[in-house]
Amino acid sequence: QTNLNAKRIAVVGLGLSGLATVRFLLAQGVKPVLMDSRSKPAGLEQIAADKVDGIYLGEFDANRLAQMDMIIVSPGLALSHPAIRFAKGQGVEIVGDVELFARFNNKPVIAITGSNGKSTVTTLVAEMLQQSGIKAVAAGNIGLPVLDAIRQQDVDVFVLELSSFQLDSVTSLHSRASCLLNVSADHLDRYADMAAYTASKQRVYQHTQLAVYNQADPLTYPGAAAGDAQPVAISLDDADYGITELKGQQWLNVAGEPLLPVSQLAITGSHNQFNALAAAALALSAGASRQAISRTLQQFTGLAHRCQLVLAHKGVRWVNDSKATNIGATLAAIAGLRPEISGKLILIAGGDAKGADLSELQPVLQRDVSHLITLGQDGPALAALHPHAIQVKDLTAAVQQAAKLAQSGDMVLLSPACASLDMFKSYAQRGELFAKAVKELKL
Ligand code: UMA
Ligand code: ADP
Repeated sequence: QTNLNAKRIAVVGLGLSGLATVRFLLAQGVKPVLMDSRSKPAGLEQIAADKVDGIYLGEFDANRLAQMDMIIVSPGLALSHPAIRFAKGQGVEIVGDVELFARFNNKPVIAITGSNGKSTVTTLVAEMLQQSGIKAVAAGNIGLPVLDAIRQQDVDVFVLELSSFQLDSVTSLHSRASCLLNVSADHLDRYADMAAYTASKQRVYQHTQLAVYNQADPLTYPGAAAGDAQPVAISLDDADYGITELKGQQWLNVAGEPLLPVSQLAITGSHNQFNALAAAALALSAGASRQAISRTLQQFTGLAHRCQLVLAHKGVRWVNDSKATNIGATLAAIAGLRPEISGKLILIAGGDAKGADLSELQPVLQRDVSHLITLGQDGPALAALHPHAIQVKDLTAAVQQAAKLAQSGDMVLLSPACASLDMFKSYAQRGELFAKAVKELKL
């Protein structure tokens, strides 16, 4: 554990994790310096100015940062920011909130990362443990900052969803089990290339006892970072953690024994069968019972904005997958849903592609999507990939356009393959506006 009291500490970035970091430091008796590049970060009013050692807004002052002993950087800020790099060069220790959590935490941790499926798996693991009578708290990228979570009393296990940004600045996190679900192009505006992004994700395997990985995705295979952790492969084939056939039915196989028929899973799509198996492996390692795991999988219907049915009307299904903020998620949605559609698939996509090469989508768009409706900053680049693409100015126009094209048997799917931030406050706002526009259609 680090003794923070003697240190000069700056908290850089005052979003959810920055504010939680400030609360944690104040509770430790530390008076931090606060900085944010924005002139009016929302939430600043929660902090009493006389409790801290100064609040500096606007462009970061590299010289002030260089005078610190430690800087706690928000995940939304790149560690390559010139002011942060300068301070690091002057010997200042740079960490994130998860690193600080790791230095103070003494409870078992389950750590989950991946390009897609993190929130679903994190929620499932926490639920499986809770149903087993174990007090599990889900925290991290899922929304509850880890330094708020650590201040909760009466916790048996932390289930942490970790983003690559959070992993970049973590070195001390020890976990009972950790999992890298998959690696597909994302955040390439922050990483030099896929190798750098993959290396960041692999950091989840540092100091873990059990390394849970995806048999179908070699980028997830536990590499040097995993040390001598015990590897556990998850697959959709007949394997210890896989899908097996029994009495003419497909079953989830968990630790080499059939647990539950796939037909009894409340979440749909093959990617969710994978998520269920990964969650089961992680939850078992922290003491969940097979019965609780099975019950959870029969009850959990999925998180909002992930392949969620918004309306079924005159044979047309309208599905909100706004959380698909990268190519991999959209490919999974199309692969999972296409087999269930008797008519056409009409896809609404576009937004901020975060530097990804969208042409990876082209073969699937051309094979499985009848009409592509695009919007946002990278809408034109997407539209170029499809012979029947229609570019629209906003989401309401996209929904109206889809309504003109859709007939009984069709599905209209919002699965943008892009972040929402060029047009919306968040993926959640984008999903809510989609649902509202659909419900307001005069069908
Ligand atoms: N920002 C500035 N200037 C600053 C500090 C931040 O402009 O000085 C901007 C960032 O560029 C970003 C926004 O403010 O656009 C918020 O960034 P932040 O680092 O302050 O984020 P927090 O509010 O602390 O939320 C973070 C995670 N956000 C990011 O990593 C961008 C949240 O994950 C997480 O739930 C929260 O900590 C609690 O741990 C969200 C996310 O979008 C869901 N994550 C990315 C993803 O899933 O793809 C990684
Ligand atoms: P994350 O927290 O990593 O963003 P979510 O569970 O919120 O993951 O799901 C995000 C998106 O990824 C959704 O569109 C969902 O349908 C899709 N998805 C979920 N699990 C997987 C998976 N195992 N592989 C690919 N895509 C997935």
